[in-house]
Amino acid sequence: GQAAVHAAIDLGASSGRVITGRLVDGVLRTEEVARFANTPVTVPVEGGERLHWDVLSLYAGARRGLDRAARDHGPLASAGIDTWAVDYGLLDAEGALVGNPVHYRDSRTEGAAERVFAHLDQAALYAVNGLQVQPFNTVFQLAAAAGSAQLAAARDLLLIPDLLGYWLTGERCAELTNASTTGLVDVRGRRWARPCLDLLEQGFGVAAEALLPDLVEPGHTIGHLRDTGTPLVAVGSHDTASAVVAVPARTPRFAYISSGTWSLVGVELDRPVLSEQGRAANFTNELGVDGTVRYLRNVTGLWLLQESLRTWRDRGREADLPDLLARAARLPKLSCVVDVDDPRFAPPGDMPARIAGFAAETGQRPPADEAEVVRCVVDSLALAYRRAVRQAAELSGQEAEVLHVVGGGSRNALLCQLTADATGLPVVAGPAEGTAVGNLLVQARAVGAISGGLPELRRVVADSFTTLTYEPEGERSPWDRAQRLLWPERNT
Ligand code: ADP
Ligand code: LRH
Repeated sequence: GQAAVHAAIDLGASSGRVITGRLVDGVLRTEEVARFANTPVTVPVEGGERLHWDVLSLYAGARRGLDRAARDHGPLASAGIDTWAVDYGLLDAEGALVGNPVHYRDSRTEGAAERVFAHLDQAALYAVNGLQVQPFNTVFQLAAAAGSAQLAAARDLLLIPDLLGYWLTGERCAELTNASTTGLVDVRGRRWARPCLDLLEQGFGVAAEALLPDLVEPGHTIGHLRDTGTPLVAVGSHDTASAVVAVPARTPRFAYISSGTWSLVGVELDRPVLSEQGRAANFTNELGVDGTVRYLRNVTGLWLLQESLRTWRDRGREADLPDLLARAARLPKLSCVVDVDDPRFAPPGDMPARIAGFAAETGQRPPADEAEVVRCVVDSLALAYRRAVRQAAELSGQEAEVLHVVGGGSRNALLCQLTADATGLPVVAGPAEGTAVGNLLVQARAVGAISGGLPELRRVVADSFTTLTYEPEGERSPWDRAQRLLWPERNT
């Protein structure tokens, strides 16, 4: 008979898509049935403005995708949802959305982490949640929102994939991999962390325990779609968790970059590393599928290119990414580098101007045109990857012999080659829709269409998608010099 059809709803920070998958003789055949923009919206509030996700349009896009999948393929065997991490919607006593979810790049979190650390110091918090400090971790967002009318009206807090799942099925839960990015999960016990709940309750008057639903592991059936009865399966609902499932590694000695709006750079472990060195290097322990831990650092990723292109287009200039990358590839390497994780690059805005500012402050000649900006960004990303890959190995004791790149950034050949050159590791690029692939495989396993652990799922990925391999070329010394320019304190 016909192979069962599964549907992945995958919402990234730059776009959403619905992708179907069928397993035929151990090969996953995927098809994109819908793609829609994810365009944040700024609106005024008292004393300023607020950056929101347009969550209703994302829900509508997901719904249309599911309808289209069912129309093309007949009844679906399962569906699963993943999105970016940390953000949430609030529901009132009637289950109605209270306000529009706030974007993690909104400025309301300024200073919130410091206020949290006044109650529970940074090292004590890390010992419980194992999470790198990002100003937008949910725990800091909740501290920032403390005292607001919306929080006072809220009865439930649902992370974005769980919110969409609630709208589709009527069931409320918190999928664990994404919950681990909140800062409220005990990374060893894989449950809500008492000290973090108490911190919000006692320090900020936020009734976190009452707001948070029960945790579920990937593979759990959340409920059934209200209209068709299709089971909605909890997948790695954190997009990065699903992306790492889809790394087509043939060896356990691999490092990965989940490359999209962010670049998540690290290794997979079977238990967290909670060392002081790891905390100081801002390495995070996110929970993964099948009891794994993603030990990684968030590196500012293609966001820098996305915002540069937006800036140029807003000024009426033509800006085509493949064309600019081709021009950038002909420019000399490493003539200007920036620390992509400098906080000035985090909010939306004029990236070319911020890059020029960084260059001037560090005694470098700023990029003179669009192609030079693009060259600067890709060189700087490769440099940041080199540092993160080396630190991941050093801090975890797990050396990699190959570096896998999944996500949209795996389509960037210049960046992949430079990443190989900078790290000295062969880079295997693809699949570009790794997140949706990981989402599909976990669903398929949950409904019995496939079996096995992560190595078996990864073999299916390797057998289903072509990848490109980039071998390291050129001297390593220019990378060493560039690294010393940006981070003089360390040589690794
Ligand atoms: P997210 O899930 O965070 O929205 P994606 O994984 O979809 O991100 O990656 C989007 C990025 O991938 C784009 O911003 C772009 O930089 C890169 N990308 C996509 N297609 C190409 C391409 N053909 N060439 C170069 N880069 C590409
Ligand atoms: C990538 C991602 C990343 C988080 C960020 C907020 O899309 O989920 O893993 O840190 O968004």
